[in-house]
Amino acid sequence: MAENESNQEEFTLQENRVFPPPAEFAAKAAISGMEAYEKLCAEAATDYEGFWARLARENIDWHKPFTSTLDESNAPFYKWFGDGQLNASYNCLDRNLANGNADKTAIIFEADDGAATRVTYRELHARVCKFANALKSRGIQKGDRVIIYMSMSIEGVTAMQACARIGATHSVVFGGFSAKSLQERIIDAGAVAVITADEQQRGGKSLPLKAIVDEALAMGGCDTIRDVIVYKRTGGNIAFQEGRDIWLHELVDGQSAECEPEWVDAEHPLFILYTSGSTGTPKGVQHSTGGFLLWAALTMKWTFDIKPDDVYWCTADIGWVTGHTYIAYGPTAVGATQIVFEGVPTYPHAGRFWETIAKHKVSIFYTAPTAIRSLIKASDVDEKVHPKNFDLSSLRLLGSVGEPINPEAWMWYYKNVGQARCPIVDTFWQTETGGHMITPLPGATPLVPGSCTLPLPGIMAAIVDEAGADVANGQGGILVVKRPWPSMIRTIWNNPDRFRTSYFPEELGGKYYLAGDGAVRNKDTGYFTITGRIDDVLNVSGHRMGTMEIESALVAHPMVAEAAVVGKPDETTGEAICAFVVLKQARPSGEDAKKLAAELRTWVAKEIGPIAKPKEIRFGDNLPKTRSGKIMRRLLRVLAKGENITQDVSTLENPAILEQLKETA
Ligand code: 6R9
Repeated sequence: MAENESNQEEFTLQENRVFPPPAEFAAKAAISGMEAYEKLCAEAATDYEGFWARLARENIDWHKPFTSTLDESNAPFYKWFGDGQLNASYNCLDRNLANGNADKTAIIFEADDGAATRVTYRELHARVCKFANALKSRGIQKGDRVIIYMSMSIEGVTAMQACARIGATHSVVFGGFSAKSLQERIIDAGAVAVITADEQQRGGKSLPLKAIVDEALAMGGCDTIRDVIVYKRTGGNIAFQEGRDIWLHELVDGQSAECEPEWVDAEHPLFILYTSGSTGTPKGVQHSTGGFLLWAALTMKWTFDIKPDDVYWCTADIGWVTGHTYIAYGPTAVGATQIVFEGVPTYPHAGRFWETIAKHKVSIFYTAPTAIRSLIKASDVDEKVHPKNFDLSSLRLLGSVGEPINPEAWMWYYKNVGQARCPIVDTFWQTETGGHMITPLPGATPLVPGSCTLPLPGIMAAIVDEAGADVANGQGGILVVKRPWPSMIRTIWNNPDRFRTSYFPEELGGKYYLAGDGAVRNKDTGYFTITGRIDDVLNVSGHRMGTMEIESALVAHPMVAEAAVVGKPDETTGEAICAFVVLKQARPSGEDAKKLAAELRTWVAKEIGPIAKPKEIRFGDNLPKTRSGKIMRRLLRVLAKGENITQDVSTLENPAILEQLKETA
């Protein structure tokens, strides 16, 4: 406690401190020193296509070499390495059998209860091949979409790789999403199969997965689904539908451990991953095989400086993009040993991360600011779970992803976890970008707490105004990427128009990729700081959610007439969801309001998933609206923060409503 308090003062003083890369680290790094970084940037600036072609040849094994690097003829539907052919699973597995990594541990599975299981690259290859053959035995083939609704497991990673092996496009749905969210994704993707588990094991509890799949399929509209393949994780009691449901172990039993990879074109969709936008239903972000895999492998080398002896641990879930690029594909593509963690950071105690790092001698650790902040709190309350009680001497590099990391959390992470000797890579990127975009290079970039520093070589990130013109350093603006890059989103599944209008808006000239974040560059260093989303997308504990989605879920409740959702700053989760609700009946108060608020929270959890539950619900007779009927969200944001409204409210039709909306149910 005392330590934390004294740190607090230092933090404010140190905000502008710079942490150069440790000399020893830099000496061995893949990109060593800023000159090496600048050299790569210059190479990209001089010969953009040549730069990417060279990297694609060096980092990927092509079945058929490409001759065309970038095809811009149908922009913004860019094609990379278009006439090349490859297989992602071949690059992640077979390549490691051939290059001496066969008996190297690929995955250390750390189960919720602390049991550890190891698989080598040879074993993983055999498991993926058997799984792939099993999928083929059910008639699943190249181009089919397969939904994966599983928790963290070797089988989850195997399922993704097995799809890649046969050219099926996977769409992983996070295990915390509701039956309704799952159903929507199954329908949109037109999937032929769902791969799931009986239950998931998290924080000492068994939670349903298969039962939710049953519920989703029973909602109707999922007629394309032929098979539900079930991995037995807990052995819990589940229903089985004859003819549709099959146990994974029965299906893989007797399958050959060899499966010739299906060679696909570089642009073949490796996966679709649904993510929230500012309007409408979640978007199916479609990624390619060649460009995506190139960037996954390359950023493992550049950003994580991965070395043969590293034990790498990314704590993300395979349900999010971080679990795709930096668990399922990146680490295997470079032959790394990685931890796949089933559990939660606070079970059986809030020192679980540090204990696990010590147990497996983790050297590279990649997590989210929200986890760090909650563990800071936990170790303030209970000193036993403070990192200082664990042997973290194996660590050499730390990473952060998912949301801005505040300088206080950065400093705590740096001092207490990294023991002031490990660089921190604050990696800014998105589901749509496929991999890291703006991040320090640990052996080159001097670090500044709270800044993701500089774009990776070849990434033409810039800050512009609303007309697409460059803004000067020191001035805030809109973050864009001016040139296409290999791992970028290819389209929105089923909705190319939405792809074009969401990411390449005409207002910016139709050529710049619009990230949806605001940013500012430091006057002296040019370093980027992300200032947060500029659209109606919230970031709660690093999870992306559209305000519209939550509003639609609320309005679907029979008692709700109208709802508006805004984000409110939160110490632990970054942002918290605050919902303003108008009922069809009179505005409730006291106990009634509390009861109804609880009911609405449960309702939203059912509609979308527990991660979308509003933290606060406020009831009003109406919402603040302009005379033309537009909800004034900027006022709601002020109210959510608990601040007084000082802005101009002259366009507000019903100022009296503001008073009501100050109260939380
Ligand atoms: C990888 C991932 C993307 C949004 C993005 C931004 C925020 C992610 C960040 C960050 C500041 C970082 N974000 N990393 N903001 N600093 N290092 O998180 O993808 O779930 O699609 O979220 O997350 O707002 O636009 P995704």
